[in-house]
Amino acid sequence: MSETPNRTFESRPTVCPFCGVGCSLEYAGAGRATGAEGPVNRRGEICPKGAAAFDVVDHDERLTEPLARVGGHFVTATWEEAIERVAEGIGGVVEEHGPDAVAFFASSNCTNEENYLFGKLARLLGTNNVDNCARLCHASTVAAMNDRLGAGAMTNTLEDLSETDCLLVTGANPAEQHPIAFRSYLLPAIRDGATLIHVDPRANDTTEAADVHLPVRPGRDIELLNAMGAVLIAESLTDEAFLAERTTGFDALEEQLSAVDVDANARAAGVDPERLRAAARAYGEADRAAAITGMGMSQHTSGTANVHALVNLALLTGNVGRPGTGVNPLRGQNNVQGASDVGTLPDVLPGYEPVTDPEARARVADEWGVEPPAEPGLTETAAVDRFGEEVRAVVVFGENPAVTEPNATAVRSAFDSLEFSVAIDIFETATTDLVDVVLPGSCWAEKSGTVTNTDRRVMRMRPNADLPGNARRDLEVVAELGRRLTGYPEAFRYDGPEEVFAELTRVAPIYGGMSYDGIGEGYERWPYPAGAEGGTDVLHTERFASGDRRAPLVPVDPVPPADELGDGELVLTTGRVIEQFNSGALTRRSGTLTAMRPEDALLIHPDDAADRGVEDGETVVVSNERGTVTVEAATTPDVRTGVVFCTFHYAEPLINTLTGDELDPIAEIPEYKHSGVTVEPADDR
Ligand SMILES: Nc1nc2c(c(=O)[nH]1)N[C@H]1C(S)=C(S)[C@@H](COP(=O)(O)OP(=O)(O)OC[C@H]3O[C@@H](n4cnc5c(=O)[nH]c(N)nc54)[C@H](O)[C@@H]3O)O[C@H]1N2
Ligand SMILES: Nc1nc2c(c(=O)[nH]1)N[C@H]1C(S)=C(S)[C@@H](COP(=O)(O)OP(=O)(O)OC[C@H]3O[C@@H](n4cnc5c(=O)[nH]c(N)nc54)[C@H](O)[C@@H]3O)O[C@H]1N2
Ligand code: SF4
Ligand SMILES: [Mo]
Repeated sequence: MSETPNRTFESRPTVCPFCGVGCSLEYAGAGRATGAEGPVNRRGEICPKGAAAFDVVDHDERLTEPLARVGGHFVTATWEEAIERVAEGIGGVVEEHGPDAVAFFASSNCTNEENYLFGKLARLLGTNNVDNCARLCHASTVAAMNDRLGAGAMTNTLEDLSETDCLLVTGANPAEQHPIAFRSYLLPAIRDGATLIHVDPRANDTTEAADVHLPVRPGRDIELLNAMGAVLIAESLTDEAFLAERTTGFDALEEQLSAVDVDANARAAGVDPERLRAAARAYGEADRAAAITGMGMSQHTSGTANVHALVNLALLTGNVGRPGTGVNPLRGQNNVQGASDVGTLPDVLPGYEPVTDPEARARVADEWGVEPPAEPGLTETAAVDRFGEEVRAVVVFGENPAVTEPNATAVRSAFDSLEFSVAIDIFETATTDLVDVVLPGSCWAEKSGTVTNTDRRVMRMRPNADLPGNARRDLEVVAELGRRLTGYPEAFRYDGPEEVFAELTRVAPIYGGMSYDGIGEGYERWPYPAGAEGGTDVLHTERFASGDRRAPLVPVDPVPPADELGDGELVLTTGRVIEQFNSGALTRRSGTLTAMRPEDALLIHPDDAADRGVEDGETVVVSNERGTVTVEAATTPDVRTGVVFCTFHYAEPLINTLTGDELDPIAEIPEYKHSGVTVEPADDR
């Protein structure tokens, strides 16, 4: 145990608050974290983000008192006053417009117990308008995989991926975004001879380990994947036995792909046809080939279609249902998988049971004493679009939509049009600036509970610090809102997170039978307890999770990006760097240009820069019809011509000012990875 002037810390193994890999770490003294040997990081290895995880814990900008807006300014309030304001604000909207006028944004940064209770709060208030930022992230991946295979999660485990012979990594940069998964599971396979194919318009740390790099034009992944499929069929690299026993619909797909002109598709996708052929051969000839898919695939208006095209390749080659294969979305935050598992989604109850299924609702009602509403609710993106109209109030829990949702200017005015809004956060953010009441919650190091990592492992978090000032544990805040906002105060009385988890395991079939004792310092993997000890490792082995022995193959046609390019415009695509995390709220670097490293600037190819008279390091103005952003430019051949890349980690410069709010029609995920922009030197203006 150690002391700082205000806070008490102690070392207990918990889960890293950043990415979905789920490394274990604990307090090491002097404000630092150290890796703890855990189920994922078995040698206690952690990345630079994990090592800096305590930076936020006793940061002097932590929220320590509730804030309530009075005459346009925040004043400190007591908890009683703040909760009363929330009860009046939400209560007034419900009375006048009904419960569906309230939207709930859950937190992928928070525990299963907190999110489960948050979903219960929305539903006992009478609405299914609850969603989490999986909507902005892998919603399209989940939609496509669920549709085809019956489960939207990683088909395989990190462990068995280290046995693969070929990795097709597309629209993902695991070397920076999932560093321990990359170093401890994927790199060993590559060192053992597995071929790495990297599909990304920008060469980055992952590309350095690649055998084949396909610098796809943003938004052209379907052309590229269909061309690979055409090569597989033309060169008989498909798995005949698997196609016969485990799939339907081969004839239609064969007909479509046989007509694909590989060279023309490669040109449309902006890649070399021979390199594309080499990639298809490596994938098709491998004994075990695994696909890894990320935001470059999912964050398009074609996001769901992109993943359908990828699933086709896996099924054509029999690369599903065996170790070292599959289709594997690497999940974002430390609990984005769990937030969805426990039902903070507008169309499903805990455990992905549809809200439209009367039996599922009845099972939930047995536990809750109240039946959840039967109509699917609004997604987060659809809700923001309807702020001020159908939606009059919002409860934002551990999310920062003012920075992370697309078309930021529209998001800001959408918040202004609400009658009431409340945020539960640990810092003042661009979003808390827009709400009426801010409730100070607890950060990762101050809570107990469970989180579910990218390969479906439920692990326990343990407190390493006490709470700052008058901040409260998130679980207690959500429970208090449940008691005050719904007509069912008894449904929100718990002894602590373990009791909430026990209820969750009775409500969500995929978590059935799990317990804190069973998890201990290890994990329990869903679906549980089916299959191997500790849960099911590889999915879809004998049957698909859909219950069927066969999965359908479906022809996928290219979908043009919604944001068409104007004259002289470049394609802006966005993404991440290793040192920063999402909206920057947990990585707390001041949002000034000087704090950015070169990779954090607008990356532009030297030819595109020269055409526009832009010098390396110069300040440029990036604009389109949605707005203007001023940022430093860095010239580099790592980004392909016609494309510029920038991170979205800062409230200033706010890159999402430029992204469009067109949505994928099925998953309602925004098109973060393809916006038309002009770029010019700031001096020219
Ligand atoms: N250090 C760090 N780690 C993180 C995060 C973080 O902010 N910082 N965030 C976490 C979260 S929430 C998530 S969801 C994951 C995301 O992890 P990734 O999916 O790896 O995230 P991105 O960097 O957004 O996108 C990946 C790559 O897609 C490429 N790309 C852009 N457009 C296209 C395209 O049209 N097609 C293809 N094929 N590729 C394209 C980009 O150049 C980028 O390198 O990371 C998690 N881990
Ligand atoms: N242009 C562009 N935009 C994007 C993306 C992109 O690639 N490009 N990626 C999208 C993706 S994949 C994602 S996941 C979203 C992320 O979008 P967000 O979820 O909005 O981003 P975060 O920074 O993770 O927000 C976390 C918020 O929760 C707070 N918080 C953290 N921990 C806790 C806690 O324990 N308790 C409480 N109460 N609060 C907490 C933080 O202070 C912060 O305000 O961004 C999306 N936006
Ligand atoms: S790889 Fe992810 S979970 Fe592991 S230490 Fe780094 S940020 Fe944390
Ligand atoms: Mo994400």
